[in-house]
Amino acid sequence: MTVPESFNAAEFLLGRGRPDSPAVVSARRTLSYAELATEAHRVAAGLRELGVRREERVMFCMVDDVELLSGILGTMLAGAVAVPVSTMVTGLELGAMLVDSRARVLCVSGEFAAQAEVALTGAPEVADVLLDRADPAGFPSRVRVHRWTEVTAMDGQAFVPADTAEDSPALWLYTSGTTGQPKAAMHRHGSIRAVCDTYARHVLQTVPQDRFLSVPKLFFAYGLGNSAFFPLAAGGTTLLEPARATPALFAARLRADRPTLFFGVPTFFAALLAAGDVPDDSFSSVRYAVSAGEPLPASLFTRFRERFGVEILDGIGSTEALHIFLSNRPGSVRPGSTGVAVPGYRVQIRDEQGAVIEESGQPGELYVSGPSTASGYWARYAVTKQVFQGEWLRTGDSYLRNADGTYTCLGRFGDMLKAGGIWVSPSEVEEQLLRHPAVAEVAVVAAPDADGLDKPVACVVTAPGATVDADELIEFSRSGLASFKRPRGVVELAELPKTATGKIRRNVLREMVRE
Ligand code: 3SK
Repeated sequence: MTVPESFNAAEFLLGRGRPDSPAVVSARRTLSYAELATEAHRVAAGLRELGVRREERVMFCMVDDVELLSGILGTMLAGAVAVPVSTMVTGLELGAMLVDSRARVLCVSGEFAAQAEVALTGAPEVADVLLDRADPAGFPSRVRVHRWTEVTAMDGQAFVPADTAEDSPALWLYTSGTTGQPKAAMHRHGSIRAVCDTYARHVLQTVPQDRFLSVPKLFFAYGLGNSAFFPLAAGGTTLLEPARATPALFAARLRADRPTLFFGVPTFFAALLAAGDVPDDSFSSVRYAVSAGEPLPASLFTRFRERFGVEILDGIGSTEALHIFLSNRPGSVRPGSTGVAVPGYRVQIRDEQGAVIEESGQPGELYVSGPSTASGYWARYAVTKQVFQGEWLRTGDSYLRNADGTYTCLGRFGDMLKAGGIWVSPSEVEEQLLRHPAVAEVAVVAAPDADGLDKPVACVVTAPGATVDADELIEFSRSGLASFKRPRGVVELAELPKTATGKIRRNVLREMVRE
């Protein structure tokens, strides 16, 4: 038997920058590569001291700051599995993920201590809690609670990283999609290097001078690549922001920290355009802005470039693929499309029977194959078999290939609707409605008409100070759409229901418009 070559993703990432160059900047601390490596080694030594063994899970419910970054890296150095989870979950939801993952250790920022206390009451396998910036009070007496500073006071110099290999487990990321129970996508050490060598290197063309600022947080696959893997693999600098993202806050960070790469989601780009207090030169230091999570409407791309002078590279990734695998390229963006496959990945469009659709213009489900797909979902046999099919990963997104070879997203596979027996892409209708000045956000879903036949209905959030007239909006949509695609009704909402990753919860909207 050949022995697999040693590889540890955290060692790889910590060894890429010059020891004295800045690796991470947060409001509280700036650490060089040498200092971040020291801190990550201390965390690793601390975890080993607590008895954490290889492949055991360490869960993180923490704000984006140096502690979360060094915690994830330290866990991987120790050969254990880092499980960063959303900080927006309730105590019960956190408890369910602790039980499902059978995590031994929970790391928590003070802000989330109350959720953690609730979570721990139902999670008997957690032995230790590492608490950052809060008093260890209120936790069940059976768990040992340690201050973060105690653990990082360990001597990490003598710590020897675990002898992991490319295929050793490194990272689990919980995903629930837009419906369903959270399940953990399991990623290898090798997948982390793969996303740096593919998307970051070939699309973003990252260099050591790059400074990365991301709206999505480290607990999302998207944010983890943007704010941890890509900056460190490039020997660049990550700019971490613990607070909830607002346009005003990010405008201030853009001015103060001069990022060269900026990562957001369509809703945030729309909010930046809508906010009155974001100066037009805010993006003067930015080489490229990146959008993922949901398709970026062409009108948003154009308005953003006109106002801020920056191209947004729209791409699509998934928690299961770890990062972006289909993307527009700098200098050859086709607005309204998701571009072409990232080098290292292949994509296919398949029909409902799983047969590959070769013809352009025909909608089907997007499949992807590449070096960073997860090895499956933890303890979910049936859904693993459905989603991971040999080397191919089913994305659940409905797509078509354009004649020029680029790909366009039509929505989630199950979100496509039929009107008069013909498929209608919600994204196409939304794109047209977003051109109306009174529309800030919109989602189109199917609702039965008086005859029980599905018809498109637009759920609209109006721009600040604007009002919409339903008939006028429907008439407006006819100018750019085939008549059968026009919405037959308009529902005004204060906000659209969204998942933690900012995806619209269309199942909730479908229920609402049916009532
Ligand atoms: O939703 C996406 O497009 C995405 C992109 C990168 C990484 C993870 C995800 C879910």
